[in-house]
Amino acid sequence: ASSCISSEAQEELSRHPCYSEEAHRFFARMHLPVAPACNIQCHYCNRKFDCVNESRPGVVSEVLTPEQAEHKVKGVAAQLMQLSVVGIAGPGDPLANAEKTFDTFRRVKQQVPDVALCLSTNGLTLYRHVEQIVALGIRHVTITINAIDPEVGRDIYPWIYDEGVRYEGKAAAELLICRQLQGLELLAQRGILVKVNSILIPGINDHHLPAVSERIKKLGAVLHNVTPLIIAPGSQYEQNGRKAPRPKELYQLQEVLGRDGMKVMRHCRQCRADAIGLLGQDRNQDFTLDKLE
Ligand code: CLF
Ligand code: SF4
Repeated sequence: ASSCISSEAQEELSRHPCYSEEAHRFFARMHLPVAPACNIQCHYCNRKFDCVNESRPGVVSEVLTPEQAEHKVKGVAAQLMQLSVVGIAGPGDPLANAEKTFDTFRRVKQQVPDVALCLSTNGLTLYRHVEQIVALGIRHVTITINAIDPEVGRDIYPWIYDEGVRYEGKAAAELLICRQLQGLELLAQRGILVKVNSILIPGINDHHLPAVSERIKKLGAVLHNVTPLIIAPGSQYEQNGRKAPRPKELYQLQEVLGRDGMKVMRHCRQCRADAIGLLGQDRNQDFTLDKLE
């Protein structure tokens, strides 16, 4: 697939610490936790903590207002020379908090125009925000897609909520999956660099993820990041006694996906929604609001 990417896009990929394994040694990312609400429920999540799709369960990020986020990004950009990406990844779903999320991106763009903007979402309402994403120059979007078959999805998502309607069971999974794939296709058509995150859930989607990989590749995703399930304390999966995969299972699956021609991310560090620094590093405590005054 990489042969279909323009040289300009290759350049953008090479400066993003998640999209490029090389880049993650030199370039830092900063997350702005401005998005507390979520519009779906995942069985591995407990809403008291951060969104597990792009983060670690069991940690709580202090939510910032767009004004505070603007202040913070200014301070961090002045001190952290390796900063190349500012992302919004939670603590809930950024697009379930669309106004705050886009207001924040607008402010970041004004304050530090040379950083790349990065958005991570469950994808439910993505199709409604394509124009805004393009207009703001957001070039990197991650969608968490754990299944493309509603029969698999129904064991991952007990419900979703969209435009005042609550969907449950198979109907919930059906609508979510449809929206995720539609959003992926629309963004890819506009030249946005879409990465897909999938959570490896043994006994639920382990045998299904090669099918996910094949489908997202066809729809134009440039990268597939499979991360091991980490079960949030108090989540449904914890109550069901579900287990995280062994490292070997993850490694073997990544091998299989890579063999089928998809570019696979292997250096994800499952960051917090407020992480700052190189991947695997979290310097959030060096940049608390009081220290930036
Ligand atoms: Fe953040 Fe995600 Fe953008 Fe990266 S993280 S919003 S794409 S800038 Fe990266 Fe962290 Fe893994 Fe995410 S290592 S959890 S993949
Ligand atoms: Fe939790 Fe994120 Fe799933 Fe929402 S999308 S239920 S915040 S893991």
